[in-house]
Parts: sequence; structure tokens; C-alpha cells
Amino acid sequence: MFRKILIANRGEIALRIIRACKEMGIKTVAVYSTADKDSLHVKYADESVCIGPPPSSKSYLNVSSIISAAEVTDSEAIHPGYGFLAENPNFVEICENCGVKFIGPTAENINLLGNKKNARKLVKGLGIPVLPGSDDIGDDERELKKVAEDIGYPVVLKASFGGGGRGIKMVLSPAHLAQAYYQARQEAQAFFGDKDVYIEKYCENPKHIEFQVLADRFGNAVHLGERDCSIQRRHQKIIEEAPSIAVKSSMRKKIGEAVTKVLKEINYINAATFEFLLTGKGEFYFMEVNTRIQVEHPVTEFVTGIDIIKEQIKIANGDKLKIKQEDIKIKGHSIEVRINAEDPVNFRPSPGMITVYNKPGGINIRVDDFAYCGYKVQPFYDPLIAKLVVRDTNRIAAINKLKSALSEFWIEGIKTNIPFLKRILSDSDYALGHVDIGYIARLLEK
Ligand code: MV4
Repeated sequence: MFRKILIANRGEIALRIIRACKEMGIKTVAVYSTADKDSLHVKYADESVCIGPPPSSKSYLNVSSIISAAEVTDSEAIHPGYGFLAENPNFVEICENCGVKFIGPTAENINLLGNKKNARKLVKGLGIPVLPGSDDIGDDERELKKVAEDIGYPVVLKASFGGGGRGIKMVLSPAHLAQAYYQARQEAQAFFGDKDVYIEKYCENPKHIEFQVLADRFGNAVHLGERDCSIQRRHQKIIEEAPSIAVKSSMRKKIGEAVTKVLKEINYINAATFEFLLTGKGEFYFMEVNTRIQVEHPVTEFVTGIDIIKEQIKIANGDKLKIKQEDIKIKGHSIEVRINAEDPVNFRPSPGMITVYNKPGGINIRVDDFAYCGYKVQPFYDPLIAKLVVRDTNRIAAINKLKSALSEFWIEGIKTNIPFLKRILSDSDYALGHVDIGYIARLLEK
């Protein structure tokens, strides 16, 4: 097993990875920007290296600083966490060329799935349902018009290299198609450096369901069931749960088997998440694959009992996946809320000094965080300061446990979204499971 791992990230995920390493007897190296010198990930790691000034572009995205840090500390592997360099195939290649193991998929895996149009074509060919659309639309406006007519309006235009909600345009009628198309291409070029876009039928009021998967280099792959991540605002997830009350075990088995088949087919290695839209009629449609550990992985860990970070490390080390699909049982119901340093009314970031920090405790209550009393929340990064995750026997019990735990969370000095989270947890539509990707917009209209 690796002797020492460098964690190329900050915040709660850096701490989460350090904990997994400690339990496995692996030494850890934290990297940090000057703004993060007082962060817990720096204090809890065995060693730490400053990699630059506060802006991410000069620190957590600074490839040469990070590689140098790995070399001077004799680190054998790098865990990228999520965001930053986690899905950058060039970084993966640089790591491998420098003799440092990247804890994640291969550069080839990321290249293949990072192009959403290609990913759609690939999974479609392997029997996974995709929305009606076109694999290839050239530069021809007439052809585009015809494809849209065949699909039926409304349609969406998506950037092949978009993702996470960026680079998607809805078109309601033929009159708006051409303009939307040129605008979509121009924006795709500006944001993602590639103007390629594809077209799909627009899916009305779906749930966002995603499947967690793990695969080793020997062709073994398992799925850990799904998460329901429908509660989001402007493509930022707020509440995630596992399992989804809208997914029957027969459907879980069917989709799970299909996604593990894709992984085996493309020799995928490590953790991945397959995102789907689920319609009110119970139809699944593939959206995209995320080739990283995700923020919301703890809900899956709670209902399966599997430590996904430890599995990632073992897979990267070349170990054979010991988990068998038939041994994976979904037990109870888990819900996670994301606690952000933001104004609960206007959602604006609220950095500053935390003067009181008291977190909840109890059986089946987990807090993944990195703050403490006296810690200064920095304005340069993601506003996520903690994830509160619970597990109980069923969804209603989990909601009640979460409400109770949230009432114990006591943070002063900065504003947090806790009041907004409490409002959702007390909403009758939420309790009834009447949620889809438009839920938050509707709640804010109430
Ligand atoms: C869609 C869609 C409806 N129909 N595709 C947004 C994020 C990106 N991964 C894909 N997204 C969507 N694709 C079709 N054909 C609606 C969305 C979407 C969405 C998806 C998941 C969670 C939240 C969302 C919010 C707005 C739009």
C-alpha cells in the first residue's frame, strides 16, 4: 500500500481524505494556499506544503507547485478530491509521467467521458436510454431545424464540454432555434474552449438521480445504488439523499447493471457517478458521467456501509475490488444537507470569522467539516463549510433526525443557509417527496 499520499485539495474533502489515510496507516501531505494556512487540513496532515497565494488559479490549480510538493515530500500518490484538478486529463498524465499515482480514473477514461456528446453516444450504444436527440449536427442550419422538428419542441442545446449545468440552452420554438444555436456555440467556445454542441429533447420537471459506481483494473465493477439530488438551486445541490423513493429495486438493478457494463466496456478504473433525469412516468434518461468523488458521497456510504474514499485508494494501489454486487445491501435512508457560509435570504457569500461553532452529535449523525471557533471563512473559495449527514430506518425518520440535528448546529460570526435548510425540511411537499429539479424555484415563489 502507498506509504504517503498528497491531498491536492482543501476544505472538508481534504479532511475527509486525510481521515481515510490515517485509518489505513498512510502518511498524509496537505497543500495549502496562504489564505488556508490556519485550515484544519493543514493541522491534521502529517506534513504540509504552501503552494501559492489565495486565488485557486495560483494555488490549488497550480500544477507545477503541486507536483513539486509531491516530489519534495516523497509522496507516492495524489488524491485530487472534487473540483480543482479532479477531472483534468493533462494533470493525470503529468502525475503519471512524474511517477506519482493519480487516485482516480485514467486520462483516457476522463477524455472519453468528459465529452458529453461522446459519452451520450457511447452509453446509448450499450443500451442505456438517452433522450431523443442527435449524435452529430454539423454546421448546417437546415439539418439542425429538421432534427429539432423530428425530436419535437422544446429542445435543449448542450455544449459537448459543458457540465454541471453550464452550457445548456432551452429552445421553445423553431423561430428561436438558429439564434440559440449560434449563441450556444459562441458561449461553448468562450467557456469550454470548444464550440461543439448537441441537441436533445427537453425533459419536463424531472428528478436528478445519480448512480455511484466503483471499478478496478481487473474488470470488476459494482454499483452502490443511487442518490436523489433534485433539491438544487442554480445547479448547486443543497440536499441529497439515498436511496431515492422514486426508484424501485427492480429499476435499481436494471440501471445499476447497465452502468457497470459501461465501465467494464471502456476499462474504467476507480469511482464514477452516472447522472440521469427521471421523469414523473418513471423513465430514466442518461445525462453525463462524473469521473470524480462527489460532495454527496456520504449518503451512499451511510446506506451501504462502504468507505468510498478507501476504495478509491485501494483501487489506485492496484488492489482487486473485494466487494461483490450481491453483498451490497441498501440499508435505511440517508440525507445530507450542505451548510454554506451564505446569506439565507439572498444567497450571497458570507465570509468572515466564526465566533461560535457547535456541531450536533448522536447516533448515525455525521458532520464532514473543516471549521472551528476562531476560523476565518475565506472569500476565495466555495462557500461550503460543513455537510450534515444522517441515517435512519426510513425517510421520515431521517428527516426528523436531520431537523433535530440541525437545531443543535450553532454557528455565529458568519451567516449560514441553516434557516433556509430548516424551511425545506419543514415543507410538506419535501416531506411527501414531491420534489424535482424545479422544487427550490417553486419554494421561493411561495
Ligand atoms: C437537461 C434538462 C432537461 N432536458 N436535459 C442541467 C445540468 C446538466 N448536467 C444537464 N442539465 C439538464 N439537462 C434535457 N434534455 C434539464 C437539466 C437541468 C437540470 C438537471 C439536473 C439538475 C438540475 C437541473 C436544473 C436545470 C436544468
